[in-house]
Formats: sequence, structure tokens, C-alpha cells
Amino acid sequence: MRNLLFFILIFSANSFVNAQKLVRYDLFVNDTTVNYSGKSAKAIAVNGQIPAPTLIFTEGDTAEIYVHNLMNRTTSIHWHGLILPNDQDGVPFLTYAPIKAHATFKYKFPIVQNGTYWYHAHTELQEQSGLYGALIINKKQADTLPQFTVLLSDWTNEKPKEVLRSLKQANDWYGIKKGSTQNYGEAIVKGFFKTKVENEWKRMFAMDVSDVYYDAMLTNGVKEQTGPKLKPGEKVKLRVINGSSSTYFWLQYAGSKLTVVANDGQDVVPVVVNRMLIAVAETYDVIVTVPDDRSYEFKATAEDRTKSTSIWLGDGMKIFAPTLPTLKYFEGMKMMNSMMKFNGKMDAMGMQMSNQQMDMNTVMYSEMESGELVTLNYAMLRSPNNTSLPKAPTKILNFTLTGNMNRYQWSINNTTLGDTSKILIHKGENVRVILNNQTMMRHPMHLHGQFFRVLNGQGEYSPLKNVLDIMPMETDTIEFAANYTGDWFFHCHILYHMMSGMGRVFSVPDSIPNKEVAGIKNSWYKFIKDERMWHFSAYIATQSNGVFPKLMLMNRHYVFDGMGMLNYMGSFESETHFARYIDHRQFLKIYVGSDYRVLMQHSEAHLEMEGDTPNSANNRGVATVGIQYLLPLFIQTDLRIDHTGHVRFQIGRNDLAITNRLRLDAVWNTDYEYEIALRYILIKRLSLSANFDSHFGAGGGITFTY
Ligand SMILES: [Cu+2]
Repeated sequence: MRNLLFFILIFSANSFVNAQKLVRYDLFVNDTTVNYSGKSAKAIAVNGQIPAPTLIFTEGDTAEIYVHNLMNRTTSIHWHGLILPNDQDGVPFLTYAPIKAHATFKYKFPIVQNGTYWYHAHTELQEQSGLYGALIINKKQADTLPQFTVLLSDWTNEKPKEVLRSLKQANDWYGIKKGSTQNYGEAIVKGFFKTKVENEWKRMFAMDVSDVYYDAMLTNGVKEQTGPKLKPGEKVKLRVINGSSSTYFWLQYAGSKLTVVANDGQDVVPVVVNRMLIAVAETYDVIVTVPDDRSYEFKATAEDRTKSTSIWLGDGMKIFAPTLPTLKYFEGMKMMNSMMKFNGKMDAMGMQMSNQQMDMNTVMYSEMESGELVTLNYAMLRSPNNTSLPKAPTKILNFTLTGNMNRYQWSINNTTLGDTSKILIHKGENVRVILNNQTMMRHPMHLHGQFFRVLNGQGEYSPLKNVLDIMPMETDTIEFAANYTGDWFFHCHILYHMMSGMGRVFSVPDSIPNKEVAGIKNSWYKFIKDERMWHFSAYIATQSNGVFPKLMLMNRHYVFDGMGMLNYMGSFESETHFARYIDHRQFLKIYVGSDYRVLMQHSEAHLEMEGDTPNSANNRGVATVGIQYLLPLFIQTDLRIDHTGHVRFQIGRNDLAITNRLRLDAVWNTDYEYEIALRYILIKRLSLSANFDSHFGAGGGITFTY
């Protein structure tokens, strides 16, 4: 009797401890300097390391995480894929207040799930600077297989803000670095001239699978790593997390096939493949075998195939995974041309493409010419459990993913997050989102705070995910039950797309409002401020015939630009525009502006054109109004009238890529003014340039680009 009582006491004490196990972590966020590729650069470290430390929990624990911000600016941390109360979700100005400089924030929430997750900053571009780490939740019954976390990321030596500004500027330096400019010269040599013209006729930018050129790809913070000690024949579970800001990775392993057993933290019925693509922010658990006493490469190659990163499993002679050949961009361009209609809409050719089953990019993969490779797609993912939603009224939302590469503007239904308001969802309602991707890029769409089902043909066993990768032209459907109150962010997880406005907020009202946000004045405007940012850029040509500055300041709807010409004899010309885009595709804008000039008589080219006329005719200062429209082949037209009633029509083309580094600009107007300019790009900021201008004559020199 006494023994039994003792046993009961022990037993209940044990289960009490299990249920209440509090796991505390302290994260110290601070600035640091790193050197990943021969150049030191600023970064953000947590507890002195990049990636941030791996946080390990067991399902049923309570997490208590103290985030100590040691930086001189605000920060935030979001727990990616975790089901938690809204005020613990970590989105500044939406679910809580940002963590102020030198302040500490305590997160506390129960761990109600298991699997492979991660955490990262949700403030500006801090994630790209290194603020990300793995978050692993073990099952209550421990796994018997050895396991190893593989946290992938991309690294740039540039400041992330500079990266975003370059993208907004449509500066094609990254394309030059990647060899993906798809210039006219290359098109002619490779027999794709017609394809190139058709592409530009449809006002499509060069074909590309990624926007940014990175200096390094990393596995757990290093380019190459030796994995855990494994014996020949042993299996290992790799918890692969794509913590990069904008890079998708191909995963390949030299030693065996890949057995996929979980996705985004949720178990799936095991599926065996040769290779797979992991989208930005996705996680996959993959089991691989070390077949013998050699060392085998597990390799992650960036989707644009410029760089890769590896871990080595096993001991002994190195066996390499295959190197993926460079992409055949013109083949991809040709495919895209056939899909894209003139009005900018995708023509799905009567097919309903979905769940990554038909990869249009396959035309760019030369490795597909030899042999059958089984590549993972979403239709292969099957949940081991019934994931059907409870019977409830269903709200259907249609989201068309849209974008403009020229302005690097990303949106849903042609509207950025900042131009919408929260989407109200009733508690207990089912929400079905039908997504259609009308852009030329993939987008990893992420939902905060809960999982959605992907309707992938598996019926009741449709897999649960929190990131949906949607390829160009695809239509995918996801659904979830609105069980959790609060404001939940749904956005593209490519950091630079999110910063440009590609997202929405689902709002499930609560009788108890989120206290963290209630106290913040104008929280919504602070939340969307990133996409309203102004971006400045400049080209300044300093040449033998004068100085030619072009300046531009732009945001989501507006652009202010000014161009000038100034020579050593005192001649001066300037033209400014303050314009607003007025159509969805951002081809049409209206402007008010000015045109001011003082042309000296001894301006030779000018004399040839208009004769030796008195100064009065060559001086003017007028106010203008006009419209600009971007025609096929990226021809910019401009019709304006000035306050004296004079009408001018102008036509021009900028940045025509003749070779990888040579660009042509040309402009002509009905006042018989014209300019032809050539630029040979040496480095991002510097070009050799030459031009011939109707007023300023011929000259050469250098152009600074900012
Ligand atoms: Cu995106």
C-alpha cells in the first residue's frame, strides 16, 4: 500500500514536471563584423554567432525566450511556423511593439507542436544581415535516428539596403555578375534574336530565377562543413531549413536518394526522390544513408546556379554530388514568351498548372537531357493524418500575384499591402485562398501563426504547410480554419518582395484586443512604412563635352527625376519631372515639370543645327505638363506642353544591352534635339561613356552610378 502510494506520488510528480517544463533561452542581439568572401562587412549576430543559436524544445514545453537588443536600433524576432498567441508572433507594429535599442523583450508561449522550424528578424532587412537561427522541437517520444540541422542562407557583402536600392533602380549589375543579362549580342550569336525582340516587344525583362547576386551561400554559417560522425551504412535525418533572404536551393546527395519525411515541420508519408528544390523559408526533413567508408557530399546549389554550399557525411575519400550546369536563359525566355500574352497576362495554354508538377524552368536545365531524375513536387506530399477542416462557412479569396520588374514593385491583385486594409476573417470560418502567379518569378508565400492545407490531390490527407512556393503561371489553392484570433501576416518570404508590398493581413477579431499593439499610435502606417520608402539613384557622366547628371527619387507611386547638361563654356540645360504612375502595370505616368536652359552661341553642334541665332532664342525657362508611356521594346514616349503653348513629342530608349557590359541610350524629339550615348560598365559604380548630343556635341569620359 505504501509502495503504491509512493509510486503514484512519483508518477504524478513526473508528469507534472513534464507538463510544466520551462525552457529558457537568452538571446543577445548585437552588431558584428564578418568576412565570408575576402571582404569584411557589417552583420548582426546573436550571442556572438551567425546563424543565431539553435533553440531546442520538446513538444509540451513552455518557451521563455529573453531577447536582449544590444544594438542602437530596434529589432524583432518572429518564430517561423509556430502556433502561438498573436502577441508572441514578433511582427513589429502588427502584433507587438518593436524591441527598442538596448531593451529586453521576454517571449513566453507553450510549445504545442513538433518539427523543424526557424526564427528570424522581422524588422527591415535585418534577416539578410544574419539574424536567423534554427528552432527544433523534438517529439515527446525521442527519435532514434541521429539527426543534424542544415541551415542554409545567402550572404552579400553589400549592405542589404543597397541591394534593395539597386533592385529599385533596375541596375543590372547583378545580371552582369551572374552572366544573365541576355543581351542582343549574345542573342544573335546563339540564334535567339527573334526571341529577344519578342521578349522586349512584350515589355518583359530578361529571364531570371533570382534577383540578387550573392557573395556566398552558407550551411550553418560556413561555405563547407563536415557533418556528424556516421558509420558506414548508417542513416541520418537532416533537418534542412532554407533561412536565406531570396535564394531557392537545389538539394542533392552523392551517397543515396533523398527520403523526404517532413515538410515545414509537419510529418509527411515518406517519399523517395533524386533531388528537390527548397523554397525560401521552407523546411524539409530528409533521411539519407552513408553507404560505405567514404565521405559523401550533401550539396545545396542556388537556383541560379552561381554558387553552392555543402556538408560532408561519412569519413574517407570524397564523393562529390553532381555540379549543376549553368541555366540556358534564352530557352527559358522563349518559353516565357510563348506563355505571356501582350497584355501582360499569362496564357496557361488551357492547362491548369499547379503544385510544382510542371516545371517550366526544365527547358533551362541541360542536365535533364541525360537520364530520368525524380524531382520532388507538392503533389507527392501526403499527410499521415486526416487534415480535413471542420464543417464551417468558407470564405474564398482570389489572389493574383503581380509585379513590375522595371520598378521592382511586387503586389497582390496589382495592389501593395499599403494600399489595402486588413482582411477580416470571422473566428471559426474556413478560409480558402486561390493563388494565381502572373509574374515571371516563383514566390514563397508564408502564413504566420498557423498551417494551411495545400489542395494537392491528396484529398483528406492534403499536407499541412506554412510556406507555399508558387511557380510562374501556376494556380494553387490553400485553406485553413480561422481558429486563432489576432492579425496574421501572409506575405512573400523573398525579403525584397515583402519589403516592396507583396502581402496581406488576415485579421480574426478578438474580444480582448492585442495590448502590445493597442498602445502604438498609427501602428498600421508604421507597419507598412517599408514599402513607402523613397529610393534615390543617380548617373553622372563627366565627359570632354560636359557634365551630364541624371538624378531620380522614386517611391511606390511617384517619381521625381531631373536631368541636366552643363559644359565648360557655360551652356546649361535642365529638365525635371514630378510624375505619378496611373495604371496598374506602371507603364503610364503624368507629370508636371520644368525646362530651363542657357545655351552659349559658341556651342558648336548647336550652331550647326540652328545657325548663329541671338541668345534670346536659346534661353528658356518654361513650366511643363505631360504624359509618358512605355511602348513595346521599352520605348519611352513623352508628350508635353509648356506654359507658352509649345508642344513637344519625344521618343527614347534607355539601357539597351548590346553586350554583357555595353549599354545604348538614344533619344529624339520634335524640337530636333537628340542624344545617343554608349556606356561600358566597368564596375557597379563606374562606366566608360561617350555620347553625341545635338547641343553639346561629341565627347567621352566616365559615368558614376549611384
Ligand atoms: Cu515574391
